Amino acid sequence: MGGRGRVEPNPMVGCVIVRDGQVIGEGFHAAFGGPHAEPTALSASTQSPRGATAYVTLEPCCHTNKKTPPCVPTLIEAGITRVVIGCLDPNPNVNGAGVRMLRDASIEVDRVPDGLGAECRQLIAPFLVRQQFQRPYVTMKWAQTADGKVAGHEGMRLQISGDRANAFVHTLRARSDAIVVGINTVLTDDPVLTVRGVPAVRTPERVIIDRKLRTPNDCRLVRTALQLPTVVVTSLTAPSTNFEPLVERGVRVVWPPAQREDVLLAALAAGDWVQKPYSHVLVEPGPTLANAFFKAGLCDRLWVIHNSRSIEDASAPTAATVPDWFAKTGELSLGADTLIEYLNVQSAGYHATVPSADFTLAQDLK
Ligand code: AOF
Ligand code: ZN
Repeated sequence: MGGRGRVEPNPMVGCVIVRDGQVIGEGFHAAFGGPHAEPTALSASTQSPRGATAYVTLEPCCHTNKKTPPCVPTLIEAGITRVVIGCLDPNPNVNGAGVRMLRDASIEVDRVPDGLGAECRQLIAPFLVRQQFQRPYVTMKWAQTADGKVAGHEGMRLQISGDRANAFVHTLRARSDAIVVGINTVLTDDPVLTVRGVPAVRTPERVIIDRKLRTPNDCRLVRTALQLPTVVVTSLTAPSTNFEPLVERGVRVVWPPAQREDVLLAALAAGDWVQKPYSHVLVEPGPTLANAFFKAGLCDRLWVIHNSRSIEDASAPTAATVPDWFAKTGELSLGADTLIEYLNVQSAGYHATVPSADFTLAQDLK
Protein backbone atom coordinates (compact mmCIF):
# COMPACT_ATOMS: atom_id res chain seq x y z
CA MET A 1 0.00 0.00 0.00
CA GLY A 2 3.07 2.20 0.29
CA GLY A 3 2.77 3.00 -3.42
CA ARG A 4 -0.75 4.43 -3.16
CA GLY A 5 -0.90 7.70 -5.08
CA ARG A 6 2.52 7.18 -6.62
CA VAL A 7 2.11 4.10 -8.82
CA GLU A 8 -1.12 4.94 -10.64
CA PRO A 9 -2.34 4.15 -13.26
CA ASN A 10 -0.34 1.01 -12.39
CA PRO A 11 -1.46 -1.28 -9.56
CA MET A 12 -0.11 -1.46 -6.03
CA VAL A 13 1.84 -4.72 -5.69
CA GLY A 14 3.64 -6.34 -2.74
CA CYS A 15 6.00 -9.32 -2.59
CA VAL A 16 7.41 -11.44 0.25
CA ILE A 17 10.22 -13.99 -0.15
CA VAL A 18 10.01 -16.94 2.24
CA ARG A 19 12.52 -19.75 2.81
CA ASP A 20 12.17 -22.54 5.36
CA GLY A 21 9.14 -20.80 6.83
CA GLN A 22 11.06 -17.59 7.38
CA VAL A 23 10.58 -14.23 5.65
CA ILE A 24 13.91 -13.32 4.06
CA GLY A 25 12.85 -10.36 1.92
CA GLU A 26 9.97 -7.93 1.35
CA GLY A 27 9.25 -5.27 -1.22
CA PHE A 28 6.56 -3.27 -2.94
CA HIS A 29 6.17 -1.31 -6.15
CA ALA A 30 6.80 2.20 -4.85
CA ALA A 31 6.46 4.53 -7.83
CA PHE A 32 5.27 4.61 -11.43
CA GLY A 33 8.13 3.62 -13.74
CA GLY A 34 10.19 2.37 -10.78
CA PRO A 35 11.20 -1.20 -9.88
CA HIS A 36 8.45 -3.74 -9.39
CA ALA A 37 7.69 -5.53 -6.10
CA GLU A 38 9.51 -8.76 -6.98
CA PRO A 39 12.99 -7.37 -7.82
CA THR A 40 12.66 -5.03 -4.81
CA ALA A 41 11.95 -7.97 -2.47
CA LEU A 42 14.73 -10.07 -4.04
CA SER A 43 17.31 -7.33 -3.59
CA ALA A 44 16.14 -6.77 -0.01
CA SER A 45 16.59 -10.47 0.82
CA THR A 46 18.88 -11.10 3.76
CA GLN A 47 19.76 -14.59 2.50
CA SER A 48 20.06 -16.21 -0.90
CA PRO A 49 16.59 -16.55 -2.45
CA ARG A 50 17.63 -19.84 -4.12
CA GLY A 51 14.97 -22.47 -3.42
CA ALA A 52 12.68 -19.87 -1.78
CA THR A 53 9.00 -19.13 -2.39
CA ALA A 54 7.85 -15.72 -3.66
CA TYR A 55 4.41 -14.58 -2.49
CA VAL A 56 3.16 -11.82 -4.80
CA THR A 57 -0.19 -10.03 -4.59
CA LEU A 58 -0.33 -9.93 -8.43
CA GLU A 59 0.78 -12.31 -11.16
CA PRO A 60 4.37 -11.41 -12.08
CA CYS A 61 4.74 -9.57 -15.37
CA CYS A 62 6.40 -11.15 -18.40
CA HIS A 63 6.11 -8.52 -21.14
CA THR A 64 8.93 -6.35 -22.39
CA ASN A 65 7.36 -3.37 -24.20
CA LYS A 66 7.36 -1.29 -21.02
CA LYS A 67 9.35 0.73 -18.50
CA THR A 68 10.95 -1.95 -16.32
CA PRO A 69 12.35 -5.41 -17.09
CA PRO A 70 9.83 -8.25 -16.76
CA CYS A 71 9.69 -9.93 -13.33
CA VAL A 72 9.31 -13.57 -14.44
CA PRO A 73 12.90 -13.91 -15.80
CA THR A 74 14.18 -12.13 -12.67
CA LEU A 75 12.43 -14.67 -10.42
CA ILE A 76 13.78 -17.56 -12.53
CA GLU A 77 17.34 -16.22 -12.43
CA ALA A 78 17.14 -15.70 -8.67
CA GLY A 79 16.42 -19.43 -8.25
CA ILE A 80 12.89 -19.06 -6.86
CA THR A 81 11.25 -22.50 -7.00
CA ARG A 82 7.65 -21.62 -6.07
CA VAL A 83 5.49 -18.56 -6.68
CA VAL A 84 2.19 -17.97 -4.90
CA ILE A 85 0.05 -15.29 -6.55
CA GLY A 86 -2.84 -13.27 -5.16
CA CYS A 87 -4.59 -12.72 -8.49
CA LEU A 88 -4.02 -12.67 -12.23
CA ASP A 89 -2.87 -9.48 -13.93
CA PRO A 90 -5.69 -8.42 -16.32
CA ASN A 91 -3.20 -6.48 -18.44
CA PRO A 92 -3.68 -8.16 -21.86
CA ASN A 93 0.11 -8.50 -22.13
CA VAL A 94 0.14 -10.68 -19.00
CA ASN A 95 -3.23 -12.26 -18.06
CA GLY A 96 -1.99 -15.82 -17.41
CA ALA A 97 1.11 -15.61 -19.60
CA GLY A 98 3.24 -14.83 -16.52
CA VAL A 99 2.00 -18.03 -14.83
CA ARG A 100 2.63 -20.09 -17.98
CA MET A 101 6.17 -18.75 -18.36
CA LEU A 102 6.96 -19.61 -14.72
CA ARG A 103 5.55 -23.14 -15.12
CA ASP A 104 7.51 -23.61 -18.36
CA ALA A 105 10.62 -22.95 -16.26
CA SER A 106 9.49 -25.74 -13.85
CA ILE A 107 8.51 -23.28 -11.13
CA GLU A 108 5.52 -24.35 -9.06
CA VAL A 109 2.77 -21.73 -9.21
CA ASP A 110 -0.10 -21.67 -6.73
CA ARG A 111 -2.96 -19.31 -6.03
CA VAL A 112 -3.81 -18.01 -2.56
CA PRO A 113 -7.17 -19.18 -1.10
CA ASP A 114 -10.23 -17.48 -2.65
CA GLY A 115 -10.88 -15.05 0.23
CA LEU A 116 -7.33 -13.77 0.16
CA GLY A 117 -7.47 -13.58 -3.64
CA ALA A 118 -10.52 -11.31 -3.34
CA GLU A 119 -8.57 -9.05 -0.97
CA CYS A 120 -5.71 -8.86 -3.47
CA ARG A 121 -8.18 -7.85 -6.18
CA GLN A 122 -9.75 -5.26 -3.88
CA LEU A 123 -6.30 -3.73 -3.37
CA ILE A 124 -6.04 -3.08 -7.10
CA ALA A 125 -9.75 -2.45 -7.77
CA PRO A 126 -9.02 0.88 -9.56
CA PHE A 127 -6.53 -0.87 -11.88
CA LEU A 128 -9.05 -3.67 -12.59
CA VAL A 129 -11.89 -1.21 -13.28
CA ARG A 130 -9.67 0.76 -15.65
CA GLN A 131 -8.44 -2.35 -17.48
CA GLN A 132 -11.92 -3.85 -17.85
CA PHE A 133 -14.21 -0.84 -18.16
CA GLN A 134 -11.92 2.09 -19.04
CA ARG A 135 -13.21 4.15 -16.18
CA PRO A 136 -11.65 5.42 -12.95
CA TYR A 137 -12.50 4.32 -9.44
CA VAL A 138 -14.97 6.80 -7.96
CA THR A 139 -15.00 7.76 -4.28
CA MET A 140 -17.54 10.13 -2.77
CA LYS A 141 -16.96 11.95 0.47
CA TRP A 142 -19.09 14.21 2.60
CA ALA A 143 -19.37 15.39 6.20
CA GLN A 144 -22.63 15.49 8.14
CA THR A 145 -23.82 16.65 11.55
CA ALA A 146 -25.31 14.32 14.16
CA ASP A 147 -28.76 15.29 12.84
CA GLY A 148 -27.75 14.47 9.27
CA LYS A 149 -27.19 17.98 7.89
CA VAL A 150 -24.53 18.79 5.31
CA ALA A 151 -24.70 22.60 5.37
CA GLY A 152 -26.12 25.39 7.53
CA HIS A 153 -29.22 27.57 7.45
CA GLU A 154 -30.81 27.44 3.96
CA GLY A 155 -27.71 25.76 2.56
CA MET A 156 -25.14 28.29 3.81
CA ARG A 157 -21.58 27.02 4.02
CA LEU A 158 -20.82 25.38 7.36
CA GLN A 159 -17.56 23.80 8.45
CA ILE A 160 -18.78 20.49 9.82
CA SER A 161 -15.72 18.29 10.24
CA GLY A 162 -12.80 19.12 12.53
CA ASP A 163 -9.09 19.51 11.78
CA ARG A 164 -8.13 15.85 12.13
CA ALA A 165 -10.86 14.61 9.81
CA ASN A 166 -9.97 17.38 7.34
CA ALA A 167 -6.36 16.24 7.32
CA PHE A 168 -7.51 12.75 6.30
CA VAL A 169 -9.61 14.19 3.51
CA HIS A 170 -6.56 16.08 2.29
CA THR A 171 -4.50 12.87 2.24
CA LEU A 172 -7.22 11.33 0.08
CA ARG A 173 -7.29 14.42 -2.20
CA ALA A 174 -3.49 14.23 -2.47
CA ARG A 175 -3.72 10.72 -3.93
CA SER A 176 -6.60 11.44 -6.34
CA ASP A 177 -6.39 12.41 -10.01
CA ALA A 178 -9.47 14.62 -9.92
CA ILE A 179 -11.71 16.28 -7.35
CA VAL A 180 -15.25 16.79 -8.57
CA VAL A 181 -17.93 19.14 -7.29
CA GLY A 182 -21.32 20.26 -8.58
CA ILE A 183 -22.06 23.86 -9.55
CA ASN A 184 -24.17 24.35 -6.41
CA THR A 185 -21.13 23.78 -4.24
CA VAL A 186 -19.17 26.34 -6.29
CA LEU A 187 -21.96 28.91 -5.92
CA THR A 188 -22.48 28.43 -2.18
CA ASP A 189 -19.02 27.49 -0.86
CA ASP A 190 -16.57 28.98 -3.38
CA PRO A 191 -14.15 26.09 -2.72
CA VAL A 192 -10.57 26.04 -3.98
CA LEU A 193 -10.16 22.21 -3.88
CA THR A 194 -6.44 22.18 -3.31
CA VAL A 195 -4.33 19.79 -1.26
CA ARG A 196 -3.31 21.52 1.95
CA GLY A 197 -1.28 20.53 4.99
CA VAL A 198 -0.17 17.14 3.65
CA PRO A 199 2.48 16.18 1.08
CA ALA A 200 1.08 16.59 -2.46
CA VAL A 201 1.62 13.19 -4.03
CA ARG A 202 -0.40 14.07 -7.14
CA THR A 203 -1.95 17.35 -8.29
CA PRO A 204 -5.62 16.59 -8.73
CA GLU A 205 -7.49 18.29 -11.55
CA ARG A 206 -10.44 20.26 -10.22
CA VAL A 207 -13.65 19.40 -12.02
CA ILE A 208 -16.96 21.25 -11.86
CA ILE A 209 -20.15 19.66 -13.17
CA ASP A 210 -22.00 22.67 -14.51
CA ARG A 211 -24.63 21.87 -17.08
CA LYS A 212 -25.77 25.48 -17.63
CA LEU A 213 -22.28 27.00 -17.42
CA ARG A 214 -22.99 29.17 -14.39
CA THR A 215 -19.44 29.03 -12.98
CA PRO A 216 -18.63 32.64 -11.97
CA ASN A 217 -15.50 34.16 -13.54
CA ASP A 218 -14.37 35.44 -10.16
CA CYS A 219 -14.80 32.28 -8.10
CA ARG A 220 -11.67 30.91 -6.47
CA LEU A 221 -11.47 27.87 -8.76
CA VAL A 222 -11.43 30.08 -11.86
CA ARG A 223 -9.08 32.64 -10.30
CA THR A 224 -6.50 29.89 -9.71
CA ALA A 225 -7.08 28.06 -13.01
CA LEU A 226 -3.82 29.24 -14.56
CA GLN A 227 -1.88 27.61 -11.72
CA LEU A 228 -3.97 24.48 -11.11
CA PRO A 229 -5.72 22.35 -13.72
CA THR A 230 -9.42 23.17 -13.79
CA VAL A 231 -12.13 21.58 -15.92
CA VAL A 232 -15.78 22.56 -16.31
CA VAL A 233 -17.98 19.78 -17.63
CA THR A 234 -21.00 21.36 -19.26
CA SER A 235 -23.62 20.52 -21.88
CA LEU A 236 -24.54 21.61 -25.40
CA THR A 237 -27.42 23.73 -24.06
CA ALA A 238 -25.13 25.98 -22.03
CA PRO A 239 -25.08 29.66 -23.08
CA SER A 240 -22.07 30.05 -25.36
CA THR A 241 -21.35 33.60 -24.11
CA ASN A 242 -20.17 32.14 -20.80
CA PHE A 243 -17.58 30.00 -22.53
CA GLU A 244 -14.90 32.53 -23.60
CA PRO A 245 -14.35 34.26 -20.23
CA LEU A 246 -13.71 30.89 -18.56
CA VAL A 247 -11.35 29.68 -21.27
CA GLU A 248 -9.45 32.99 -21.18
CA ARG A 249 -8.85 32.43 -17.48
CA GLY A 250 -7.31 29.01 -18.08
CA VAL A 251 -10.35 26.75 -17.54
CA ARG A 252 -10.81 23.77 -19.83
CA VAL A 253 -14.51 23.61 -20.77
CA VAL A 254 -15.70 20.24 -22.10
CA TRP A 255 -18.99 18.85 -23.39
CA PRO A 256 -19.88 15.20 -23.16
CA PRO A 257 -21.68 14.14 -26.34
CA ALA A 258 -25.19 14.24 -24.88
CA GLN A 259 -27.11 16.43 -22.50
CA ARG A 260 -28.57 13.79 -20.27
CA GLU A 261 -27.39 13.84 -16.69
CA ASP A 262 -26.48 10.15 -16.72
CA VAL A 263 -24.34 10.66 -19.84
CA LEU A 264 -22.68 13.61 -18.17
CA LEU A 265 -21.86 11.53 -15.11
CA ALA A 266 -20.72 8.54 -17.13
CA ALA A 267 -18.46 10.78 -19.19
CA LEU A 268 -17.08 12.21 -16.01
CA ALA A 269 -16.39 8.78 -14.58
CA ALA A 270 -14.83 7.70 -17.86
CA GLY A 271 -12.71 10.83 -17.84
CA ASP A 272 -12.82 10.57 -21.61
CA TRP A 273 -11.63 14.13 -22.20
CA VAL A 274 -8.61 13.90 -19.94
CA GLN A 275 -5.15 13.79 -21.43
CA LYS A 276 -3.99 11.34 -18.79
CA PRO A 277 -6.27 8.56 -17.57
CA TYR A 278 -7.80 9.15 -14.16
CA SER A 279 -7.31 6.24 -11.74
CA HIS A 280 -9.07 7.79 -8.77
CA VAL A 281 -11.80 10.40 -8.90
CA LEU A 282 -12.89 11.97 -5.63
CA VAL A 283 -16.36 13.50 -5.69
CA GLU A 284 -17.20 15.96 -2.93
CA PRO A 285 -20.93 16.21 -3.59
CA GLY A 286 -23.95 17.92 -2.16
CA PRO A 287 -26.95 15.62 -1.66
CA THR A 288 -28.24 16.12 -5.24
CA LEU A 289 -24.99 15.15 -6.93
CA ALA A 290 -24.49 12.28 -4.45
CA ASN A 291 -27.90 10.83 -5.33
CA ALA A 292 -27.19 11.24 -9.05
CA PHE A 293 -23.97 9.24 -8.68
CA PHE A 294 -25.74 6.57 -6.62
CA LYS A 295 -28.52 6.35 -9.20
CA ALA A 296 -26.06 6.06 -12.08
CA GLY A 297 -24.23 3.26 -10.21
CA LEU A 298 -21.02 5.29 -10.48
CA CYS A 299 -19.86 5.42 -6.88
CA ASP A 300 -17.46 2.63 -5.86
CA ARG A 301 -16.53 3.84 -2.41
CA LEU A 302 -17.88 6.28 0.12
CA TRP A 303 -16.31 8.15 3.04
CA VAL A 304 -18.80 9.77 5.41
CA ILE A 305 -17.55 11.94 8.25
CA HIS A 306 -20.00 12.08 11.13
CA ASN A 307 -19.63 15.02 13.48
CA SER A 308 -21.05 14.77 16.99
CA ARG A 309 -22.78 18.19 16.91
CA SER A 310 -26.37 18.79 15.80
CA ILE A 311 -27.50 22.07 14.23
CA GLU A 312 -31.27 21.54 14.46
CA ASP A 313 -32.25 23.81 11.60
CA ALA A 314 -35.09 22.56 9.42
CA SER A 315 -33.92 24.70 6.47
CA ALA A 316 -30.45 23.07 6.40
CA PRO A 317 -30.02 20.47 3.64
CA THR A 318 -29.99 16.81 4.67
CA ALA A 319 -27.33 14.31 3.60
CA ALA A 320 -28.09 11.68 0.98
CA THR A 321 -28.98 8.25 2.36
CA VAL A 322 -26.28 5.63 2.04
CA PRO A 323 -27.84 2.93 -0.17
CA ASP A 324 -28.43 -0.53 1.33
CA TRP A 325 -25.98 -2.09 -1.10
CA PHE A 326 -23.04 -0.26 0.45
CA ALA A 327 -21.12 -2.41 2.96
CA LYS A 328 -19.31 -0.76 5.85
CA THR A 329 -15.59 -1.53 5.71
CA GLY A 330 -14.11 0.73 8.35
CA GLU A 331 -14.71 3.15 11.19
CA LEU A 332 -12.16 5.57 12.57
CA SER A 333 -12.63 7.98 15.44
CA LEU A 334 -11.01 11.40 14.84
CA GLY A 335 -11.67 13.85 17.69
CA ALA A 336 -15.33 14.92 17.49
CA ASP A 337 -15.66 13.14 14.13
CA THR A 338 -16.03 9.54 13.06
CA LEU A 339 -14.94 8.56 9.57
CA ILE A 340 -16.89 5.66 8.11
CA GLU A 341 -15.93 3.90 4.90
CA TYR A 342 -18.36 1.94 2.72
CA LEU A 343 -17.84 -0.02 -0.49
CA ASN A 344 -20.55 -0.43 -3.13
CA VAL A 345 -20.95 -4.21 -3.32
CA GLN A 346 -22.85 -3.87 -6.62
CA SER A 347 -20.03 -2.05 -8.37
CA ALA A 348 -17.48 -3.62 -10.70
CA GLY A 349 -14.89 -2.20 -8.32
CA TYR A 350 -16.03 -4.44 -5.45
CA HIS A 351 -14.24 -7.69 -4.58
CA ALA A 352 -14.11 -8.00 -0.79
CA THR A 353 -15.48 -6.33 2.32
CA VAL A 354 -12.14 -5.03 3.55
CA PRO A 355 -10.92 -1.49 4.30
CA SER A 356 -9.43 0.20 1.23
CA ALA A 357 -5.73 1.09 1.03
CA ASP A 358 -6.60 4.75 1.65
CA PHE A 359 -8.55 3.86 4.77
CA THR A 360 -5.79 1.59 6.07
CA LEU A 361 -3.23 4.34 5.49
CA ALA A 362 -5.51 6.77 7.36
CA GLN A 363 -5.71 4.30 10.25
CA ASP A 364 -1.92 4.06 10.33
CA LEU A 365 -1.61 7.86 10.37
CA LYS A 366 -4.01 8.19 13.27
C1 AOF B 1 4.59 -7.04 -11.48
N1 AOF B 1 5.03 -6.49 -10.33
O1 AOF B 1 5.20 -4.80 -8.90
C2 AOF B 1 3.85 -4.51 -10.81
C3 AOF B 1 3.33 -5.10 -11.98
O2 AOF B 1 5.71 -0.09 -17.11
P1 AOF B 1 6.08 -1.10 -16.05
O3 AOF B 1 7.35 -1.82 -16.37
O4 AOF B 1 6.09 -0.54 -14.65
O5 AOF B 1 4.95 -2.24 -16.09
C4 AOF B 1 3.63 -1.93 -15.72
C5 AOF B 1 2.74 -3.15 -15.81
O6 AOF B 1 3.27 -4.23 -15.02
C6 AOF B 1 1.35 -2.86 -15.22
O7 AOF B 1 0.46 -2.41 -16.20
C7 AOF B 1 0.95 -4.24 -14.69
O8 AOF B 1 0.46 -5.06 -15.73
C8 AOF B 1 2.27 -4.81 -14.20
N2 AOF B 1 2.50 -4.42 -12.80
N3 AOF B 1 3.71 -6.38 -12.27
O9 AOF B 1 5.02 -8.14 -11.83
C9 AOF B 1 4.72 -5.26 -9.97
N4 AOF B 1 3.54 -3.22 -10.48
ZN1 ZN C 1 6.86 -6.96 -12.91
